[in-house]
Amino acid sequence: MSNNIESVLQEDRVFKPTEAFKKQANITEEKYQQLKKKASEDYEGFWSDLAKEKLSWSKDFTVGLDDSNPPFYKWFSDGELNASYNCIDRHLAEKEDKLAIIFEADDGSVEQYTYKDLHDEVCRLANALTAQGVEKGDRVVIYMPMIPQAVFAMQACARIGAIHSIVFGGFSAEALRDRIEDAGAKMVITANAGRRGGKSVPLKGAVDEALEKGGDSVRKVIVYKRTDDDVKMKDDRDISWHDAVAGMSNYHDAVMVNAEHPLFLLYTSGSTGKPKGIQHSTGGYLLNAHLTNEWVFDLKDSDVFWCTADVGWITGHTYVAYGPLSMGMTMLMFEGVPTYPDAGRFWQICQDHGVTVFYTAPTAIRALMKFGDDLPKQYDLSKLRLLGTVGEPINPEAWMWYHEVIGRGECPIMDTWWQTETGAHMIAPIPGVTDLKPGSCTKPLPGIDAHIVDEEGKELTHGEGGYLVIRKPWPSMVRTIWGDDERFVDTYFAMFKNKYYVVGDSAHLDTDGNFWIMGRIDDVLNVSGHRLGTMEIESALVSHEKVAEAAVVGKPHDVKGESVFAFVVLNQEIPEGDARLALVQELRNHVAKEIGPIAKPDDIRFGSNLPKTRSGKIMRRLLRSIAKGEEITSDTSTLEDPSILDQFMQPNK
Ligand code: 6R9
Repeated sequence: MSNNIESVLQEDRVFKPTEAFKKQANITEEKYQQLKKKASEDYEGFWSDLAKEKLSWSKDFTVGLDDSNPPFYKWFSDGELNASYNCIDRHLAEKEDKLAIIFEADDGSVEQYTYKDLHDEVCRLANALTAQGVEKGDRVVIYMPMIPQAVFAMQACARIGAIHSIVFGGFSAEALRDRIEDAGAKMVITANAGRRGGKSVPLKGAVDEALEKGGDSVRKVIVYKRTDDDVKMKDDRDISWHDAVAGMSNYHDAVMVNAEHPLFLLYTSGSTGKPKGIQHSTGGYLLNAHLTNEWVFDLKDSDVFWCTADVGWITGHTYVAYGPLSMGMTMLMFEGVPTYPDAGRFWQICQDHGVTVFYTAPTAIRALMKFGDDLPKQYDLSKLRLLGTVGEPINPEAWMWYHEVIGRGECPIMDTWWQTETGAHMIAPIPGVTDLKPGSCTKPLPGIDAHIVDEEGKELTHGEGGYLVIRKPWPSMVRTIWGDDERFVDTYFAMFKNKYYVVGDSAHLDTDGNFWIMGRIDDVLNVSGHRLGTMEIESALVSHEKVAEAAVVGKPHDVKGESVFAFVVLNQEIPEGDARLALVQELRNHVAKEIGPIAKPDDIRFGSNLPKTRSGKIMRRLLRSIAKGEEITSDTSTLEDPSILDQFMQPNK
């Protein structure tokens, strides 16, 4: 991460919106000033007016913000609506035949769904879920590949008021079980397998494994048949998607829920071992999902929007499953990987489907950049008009490549800072208004009250790095950690006694008021834009029979941003030669089994003890230096046993 910080500090290029873009922009300078003025003069009225204008309510709300019990804020809390109705039904009168979803499968085959098709699919499934005993407020875990049925499942849950909780298809049976149990899920919706890079990726087997040793709350498992792979079906528990929807009506009256009714849970990593079930509301979440697609992505009826994120992450919720549909737009979904059959796949898809707005992660940009400029140049990318990035700071080099090679030097780059907890973009450019600087996510959106403060909570001005915080509650903010209000308060609000929502990132401001995100300040790694708790990986390592103790740090990585680097103390002698290499492999696979392949350490080093201070604190700073291959120049005299550093510096061979 430090490379990023150094290079962003020197960055002074400015890219102004072009006249052509300004002319057609959803948000003009004038409109932007009006929004900002309204937000500063009448904060509650600002959000309430937008909620009335942008969303369809079955019962109007009379209260905007309820802040009677901070930090448990409520928005529009006497109003009623349904998220799926807002994403589908309200568009039907005018847009029945408009494409809602264009899907390109791993093998290149294409499916298209109009808003009417989407309606029918979602209604049939909603009726099936009800027939299988799912009721309003029940939790449904969705463990699916990146196929339209994943969105149908989310929308069907929303339609009946069930709370979905997606578990990324790359997570292991163990991780799946933890999440099922924490949520107390009544149903799991899965597929026999998915397809990625020409290979079949099994899913149903992991569900079976997860439910073998727990997950007792689960009554039914619905299995979508995506591939030809056969799977075992458990008689009284499993039902095929095909059978479940057979004979179901394509009519379903969406269940209207209170604006505060939880729309979904999404588990994310924090500084402690156990993932947190981030709970989002229906009304507030949908409002910011809708608005940011309109403001930041400038979406219009003529656009084809492609967000490459998997629905297993928050980005796939807000910018695949809900936001674009709430706006009645056409969005693209892709099942496969960026490098199959070759590294031109993204550009081929943009060309073939006339993608106009494209949103991906810096890690993908860096990976594709390595293949050179010739590959993207083979494709016609002239329809692209706006590009976005999310997940981690983007280094200026990658920003410039994205802008020049993919965006012909014309497409503005939206570097969007936000989190699972914030629900939608928070600090991001408005494309017809904001001057861009490569590496900066620029300024808070209208209504977002972001600041940088020091340890005492004093606001910092430009130059100094500090804690990124949000002062005023906003509609799409996390409502609580599922089942753990206390952890919610401790994690996000305790540090400054409820005065701010504490983000967990450090940042600094430049003289133009632009925000530069520096990285996580807690023990959370950002590997290819995915959040991984160091504690989670440490717990996974320690659960191996040969491991006594483990410490995990992040190491800067060209493509992934950070990679996982583990220091391990064994409860047996450190093996040598091939036996050591075999153990490294065994431990890496063990982490993949406990969490998922994304958490596999790239490097594992062994020592007879971890470097600790005399008071027993692991000196992670030293471990980070070793991971980076830096010479240790700092004083190590407070270490209990300085000689162990030498052990950890030895690569395995
Ligand atoms: C949306 C998402 C959130 C963390 C966040 C920060 C990092 C995300 C960023 C960024 C710099 C950006 N992050 N976007 N850092 N610039 N544009 O990624 O959610 O998975 O919860 O991760 O990702 O560290 O705190 P999530």
